[in-house]
Amino acid sequence: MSGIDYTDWTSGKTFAVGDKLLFSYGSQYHTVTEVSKSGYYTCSGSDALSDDTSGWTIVTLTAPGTRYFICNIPGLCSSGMKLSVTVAESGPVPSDATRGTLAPAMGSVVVVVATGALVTLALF
Ligand SMILES: [Cu+2]
Repeated sequence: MSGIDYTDWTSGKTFAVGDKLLFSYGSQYHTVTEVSKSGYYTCSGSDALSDDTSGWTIVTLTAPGTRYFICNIPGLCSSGMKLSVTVAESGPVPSDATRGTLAPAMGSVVVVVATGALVTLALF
C-alpha cells in the first residue's frame, strides 16, 4: 500500500515493556525491517537490525525506548510504509485503549499488550 501514513496511526501511542507487535502482511509484497533512527528517516535498510519477509512477524518490545520499522521494498517506505513505536520506561502501564487504533488496509499490525489483550494498531 502506498500513500498511507503509518506514523499517524502510532503517534502519541506509548507501549509497555512486554507488549508484542504482530505484523501480518503479504510476504511477496512487503518486509518488516527494523532499522536505526536514521535508517527510518532516510528509508534505508542498509543498517537493518533485523529483517523478515515471512508475512507474519512478531516483535516483542523488551526494553524502553523507540524502535523503528520500515518496509524494505523499494519505494514503499518513502510512500509511508514505516512505523515507529515508543516503549515507555517502567512505571504506570498505559491503558489498552491508549495503545490501540484502527485503520483500513491490507494486512495488519496487531499489538498484543502485556495484559493479554489484542489491539489492532495499524495495517501494513
Ligand atoms: Cu511494503
